[in-house]
Amino acid sequence: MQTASAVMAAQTVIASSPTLFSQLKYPNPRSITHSSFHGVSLKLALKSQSMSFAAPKPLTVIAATKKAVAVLKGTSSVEGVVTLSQEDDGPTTVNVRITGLTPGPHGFHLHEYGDTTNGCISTGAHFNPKQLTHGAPEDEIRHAGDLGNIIANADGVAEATIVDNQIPLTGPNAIIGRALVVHELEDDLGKGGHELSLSTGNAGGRLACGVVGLTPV
Ligand SMILES: [Cu+2]
Ligand SMILES: [Zn+2]
Repeated sequence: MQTASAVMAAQTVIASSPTLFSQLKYPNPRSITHSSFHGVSLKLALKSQSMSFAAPKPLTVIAATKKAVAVLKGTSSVEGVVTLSQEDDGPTTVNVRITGLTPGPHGFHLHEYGDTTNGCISTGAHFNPKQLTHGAPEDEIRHAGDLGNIIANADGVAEATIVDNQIPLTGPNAIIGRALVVHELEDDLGKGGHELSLSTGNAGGRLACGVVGLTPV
C-alpha cells in the first residue's frame, strides 16, 4: 500500500514535469536553482519507490514572484511611477513616487477599471469586490482599493511604501488591468461625515492615474 502510493507520487512528479520545465524558461537565476533542485528530487523518486517523501514540495518551492508597474499621468503636471510586487500569496508591496503635488495628504486608491479613454474619470469607482463601504486601509470595512493617503513634501513629492493584503497581483481579485489614482484632496477614510465620505473619502478630483501592468520579475 505504502509502495503503491509512493509510485503514484512519483508518477505525479513525472506527470507534472512539463510544467516545471516550462518554468525553466524564466530568466530568474533563483528559478533555475529551484529547478535543478527539483531534478534531484525526480531522480530520488525514480530510484526508491518505497521511500516516503513529500513529492509536492518541489512544486511549491518554485516561487511565483509577480511584479507590476503603473505610470501615472493626468492633465496637470502631476505624474509618477508606482511599482508593485508580490511573493506567492503574500501581501503586495506598493512603492509610490509621485511629483507635482501640492504639499500635504492626497487620497490614493486602486480604481476598478484600467480604462483611461476619458482620462482618470473612466477608471470607475474604488475597486470593491466585497461590496463594502469606503474606509481606511487598516479598517475591516473598506474597499479593497482603499490605500489611504500619500503625503507630498514641500517640494510636492510623495514617496511611500504601502504593504496591503487586498490588492493581489494574481488570483480572482488580481488588480492587473485596473488603475491607481492620486487625488486632489485628503481622503477622510470614511470618517469625515461628508455625503461622499463612505464612497470616495471626499478626496476631490483625480489628478493622475495609471493602469497596473505586468513587468519583468
Ligand atoms: Cu480614488
Ligand atoms: Zn474607497
